Amino acid sequence: MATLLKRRDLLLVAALALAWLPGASVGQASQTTIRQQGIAFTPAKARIAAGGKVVFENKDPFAHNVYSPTAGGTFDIGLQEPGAETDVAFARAGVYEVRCRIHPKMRAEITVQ
Ligand SMILES: [Cu+2]
Repeated sequence: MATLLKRRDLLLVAALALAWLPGASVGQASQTTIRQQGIAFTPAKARIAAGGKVVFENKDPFAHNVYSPTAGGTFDIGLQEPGAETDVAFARAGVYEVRCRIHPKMRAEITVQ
């Protein structure tokens, strides 16, 4: 009896693994991280899949902001405190300019495919 249950469990695990694997490759590389460090976005250019997200990490000891003025993809996370991480999702393909309202020199570009 115990052996039968184990076999059933193994079959279930195998079936779940097979069902999960194709989906795993679809969502691949749909997330990346951009740090704000030394009053700069690093990396300054990033690429993700449509529906993916960028995690903005403030590594500086002072506040930043992250926003995009790009038509069709505008967002503004407001004031981001030191050490904070903020996710921004990008639903549509396009090239999005990213800036900081506190430090106008800070620029980044996100390509969503
Ligand atoms: Cu800033």
